[in-house]
Amino acid sequence: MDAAPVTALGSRATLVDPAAQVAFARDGHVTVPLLDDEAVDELRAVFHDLFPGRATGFVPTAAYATRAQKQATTEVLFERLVPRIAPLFDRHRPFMAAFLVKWPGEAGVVPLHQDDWHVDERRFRAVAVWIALDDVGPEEGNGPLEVVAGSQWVEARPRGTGTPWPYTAECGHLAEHHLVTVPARRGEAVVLDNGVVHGSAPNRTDRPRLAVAIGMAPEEAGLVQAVADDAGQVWLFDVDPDFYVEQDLKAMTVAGLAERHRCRERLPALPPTLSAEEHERLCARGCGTHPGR
Ligand SMILES: O=C(O)CCC(=O)C(=O)O
Repeated sequence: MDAAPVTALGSRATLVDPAAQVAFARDGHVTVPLLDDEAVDELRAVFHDLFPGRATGFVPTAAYATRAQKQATTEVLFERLVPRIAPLFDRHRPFMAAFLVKWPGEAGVVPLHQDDWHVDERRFRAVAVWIALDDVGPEEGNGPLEVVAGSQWVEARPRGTGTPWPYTAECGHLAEHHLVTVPARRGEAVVLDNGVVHGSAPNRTDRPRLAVAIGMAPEEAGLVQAVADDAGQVWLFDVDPDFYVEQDLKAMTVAGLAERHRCRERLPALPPTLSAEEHERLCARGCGTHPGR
């Protein structure tokens, strides 16, 4: 007889809807309807007001905007989106918000990666709610999300600034055999586990591709930022939602964070060890057979 589906990788559920929770726990992503056309148009107008210029490449505003722009973005996105998003989640709170713009051209590629730890993933799961403000898919050619389904099951090493990426040698293999494209219509939300390996192709149209991301974490989970030092250690700092507005996310050092944030723990930054075969075996754990859950 088949084992019962695994319903949570962390200590408890992320989503309220049981079927969505099973798919999310298994694959590391699930798509849900969220916004109507009017709400999408309003958010697009907010973006154009706050960010009138053009740019190139992939621009997540949490990393590239000024402090004032980040503050305004967080306020307006929390106000408009959290009332719609929160009921989908089992006791979660928002901690960051950003527009994600993929400008036309090859520079907009987002290489395969995992998001940083925002909670201690040995106990909890945090997510990015990625909301399409354009139809996004292979037919549109504007760089939809691509995901290695199940890869959030692979390991629980801390991820943050300067931590080693464990899949360097396997990237080609993963991309060739395991990458699935996740198309989304305007207003749909892809709930993406921070641990799932994902990326996106360049936008090969002549229009920017616009999305929004809201970070959600279990209410009881303290937020963390991981930063590796030069001595092979990863420092886990306690942070709060203001951190994502105040801090320059492109310039994080152990010394800089230690001035303002408590270090709750130091962990070894283990060297990459996973082969493609190990990765495949571990990915399959989410399919109902993992004995530990
Ligand atoms: O919006 C995209 O195309 C990719 C977003 C992403 O990977 C991220 O923000 O971590």
